[in-house]
Amino acid sequence: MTSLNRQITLVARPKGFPKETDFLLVESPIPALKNGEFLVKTSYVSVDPYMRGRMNEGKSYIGGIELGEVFGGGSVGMVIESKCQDFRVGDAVAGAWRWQEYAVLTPSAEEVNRVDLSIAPISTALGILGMPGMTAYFGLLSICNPQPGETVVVSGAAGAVGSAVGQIAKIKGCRVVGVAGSREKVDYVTRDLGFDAAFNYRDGKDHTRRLKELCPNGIDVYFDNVGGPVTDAVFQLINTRARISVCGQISQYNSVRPETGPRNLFMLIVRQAKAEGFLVFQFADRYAEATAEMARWLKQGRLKYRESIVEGIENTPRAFIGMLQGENIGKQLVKVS
Ligand code: NAP
Ligand code: FER
Repeated sequence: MTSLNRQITLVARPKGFPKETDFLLVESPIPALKNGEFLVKTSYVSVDPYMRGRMNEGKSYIGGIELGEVFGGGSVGMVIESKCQDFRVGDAVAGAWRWQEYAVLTPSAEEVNRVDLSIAPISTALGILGMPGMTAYFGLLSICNPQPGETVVVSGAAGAVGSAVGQIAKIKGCRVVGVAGSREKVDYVTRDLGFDAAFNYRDGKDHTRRLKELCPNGIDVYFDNVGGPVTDAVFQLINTRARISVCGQISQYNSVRPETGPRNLFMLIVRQAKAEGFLVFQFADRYAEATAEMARWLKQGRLKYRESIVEGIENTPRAFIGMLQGENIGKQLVKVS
């Protein structure tokens, strides 16, 4: 077995879009285990939009990362050595050990959980049955309470969160319209995932016109993953008592200065509508219940998922930047071993 660990560190804080040179691959020896510790070999690391916030100075998003520190967030892997009662060699685990090939952990280490491989492959703990799946489930059901027959619009529709949101809305009997950034993504959500309609917001046509065509009865629920011009257009078309789940604003994450401009909040007054932001972590005490229901839907074939996989820890920065540029369909992951 190798005794070297490869890790991706943050070495520069980007203005605007991140670059591969903001990150550096470093090698370091894997320390010997002390009592109570176990060694995990990483299977997959996650790249997520919120990580853009972790590149910034200060306490934005989940907590900043210092220059020189290992970068990243959630990862999954297998226990390959253990001096710990609670975690045995062969256990599959998920946790927040960031972008590295190996990690020495303790049971109290942040967010380490066992993964049940009898339900689904280990990668799903970072996607459909992990943080993005929980985000879709609670952000749609708890914030918006969608009813049968209502029209639900979801932006970022072909991504990890959006693809699950649209399918859950279909399970709840809604009419679902997706907004995504390519023809291929539009085809994916309508043909493979059963969305009723979708359009490509990058095709140069007027968003409000497209939405009006695809939502003849107006919009009752909007799950917002992106903000910006797509969201402006949706606001024009909301129905009385519409519910808007403000999940993400990825169109703004790489902005050098915040955009100005009317964002149509007046429509909330006119339509007596609600827009509510949320963080998935606020629902942590209900993850078990939601995971069980999502696993049931997976087994029944009512919920599908796709993963875009890049191989090799050294390619993680490229995968992260690619995801921010919309290269992924479904959940973007990096396969490490
Ligand atoms: P994802 O959708 O799988 O990947 C990001 C996608 O964003 C890209 O594929 C790209 O798709 C789209 N995008 C990039 N730039 C855009 C722009 N300027 N305008 C519109 N779309 C753009 O990522 P995810 O993990 O599922 O996250 C989706 C959203 O949910 C993000 O905003 C994220 O921050 C948010 N989120 C929030 C929480 C929470 O607790 N509130 C938790 C998880 C995620 P296109 O090709 O369609 O552009
Ligand atoms: C995300 C965008 C923002 C996200 C989290 C945040 C987990 C913010 C977190 C915080 O400030 O604590 O996609 O996903």
